[in-house]
Amino acid sequence: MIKGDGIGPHIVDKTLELLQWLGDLKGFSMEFVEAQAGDSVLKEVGTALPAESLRKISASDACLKGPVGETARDVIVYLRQKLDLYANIRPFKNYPGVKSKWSGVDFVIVRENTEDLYRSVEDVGEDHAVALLVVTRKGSERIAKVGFEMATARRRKLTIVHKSNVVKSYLLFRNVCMQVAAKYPSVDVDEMYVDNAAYQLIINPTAFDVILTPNMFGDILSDEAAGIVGTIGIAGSANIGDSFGLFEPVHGSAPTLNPEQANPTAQLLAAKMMLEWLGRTKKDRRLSEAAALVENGVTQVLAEGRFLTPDLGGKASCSEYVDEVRRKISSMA
Ligand code: GGG
Repeated sequence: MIKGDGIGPHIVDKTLELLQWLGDLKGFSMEFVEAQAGDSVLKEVGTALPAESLRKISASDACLKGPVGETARDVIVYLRQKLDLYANIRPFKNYPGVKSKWSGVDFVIVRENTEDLYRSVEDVGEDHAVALLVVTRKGSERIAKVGFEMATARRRKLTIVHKSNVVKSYLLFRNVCMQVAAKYPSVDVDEMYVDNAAYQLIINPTAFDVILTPNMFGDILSDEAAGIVGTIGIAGSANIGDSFGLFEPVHGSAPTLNPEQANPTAQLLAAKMMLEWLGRTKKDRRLSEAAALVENGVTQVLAEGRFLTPDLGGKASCSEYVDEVRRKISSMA
């Protein structure tokens, strides 16, 4: 795991305690290896992702990551490319107990994770700055498949979000997605320019099921989506490749927040996505069951409203919230 910066170490520690406890409960064990990365490591040793950390991550089954601060490009954007974690899966839904202008919102952003402007090929000078926008057939095809498979397992509605009327490179992304769409006739497909998608998300978010989009639009729409369901504090995410997964909250490191005031939900739901993925890839029912317990525990604590963190309108600390999740799971198991 990468504990990260700001509130990261605390919310990751609380999540690890819960995972360890879940392992005892369900009869599995996990070995946690810490890989240092982020702003504080950059300060200490001069690099945000030391080679030793990359070695530890590569030797693991999965990575649970906390938020990092200003070194996102050198840590998470780099890891996505280095480990070829091409699918960024970001679910957003209304949880009872979390205030939102909406109810019944339930959609997933499927974000291409290795290309676009986030390829980090840039030339920045005193008087000019140029960034390379990369779109390939291979990159678009594999993320489109992930999106259509997900739509097939959900409500069979997929929206391709791009901006090909202005940036012609996105026409390749759009066209390849449409070609993949032809192989999924049961999925209802539409397309939107990203500006219109940003607007439609605000006025009619329940109309969306799966949003399939290039890297940068996916990053930006994710924060908007989090606002629609009430707070970015409840948004977990997965970065998936063909044989490795890295799981993290969508939010940043909140460097000025007291870690005991932090909302650990997004980190817990990232861990839940990790357990789900490990359960599926290792064909281990205990892990899948543990994932369901985390989701149910969090859902109950949010709905009941007695142990909410301050951002959710409550007075509970991060530790009290996680303790309550554990009590809820105990009462279910
Ligand atoms: N605004 C939420 C936030 O700070 N997220 C962390 C971040 O920027 N990650 C980089 C990325 O997801 O591409």
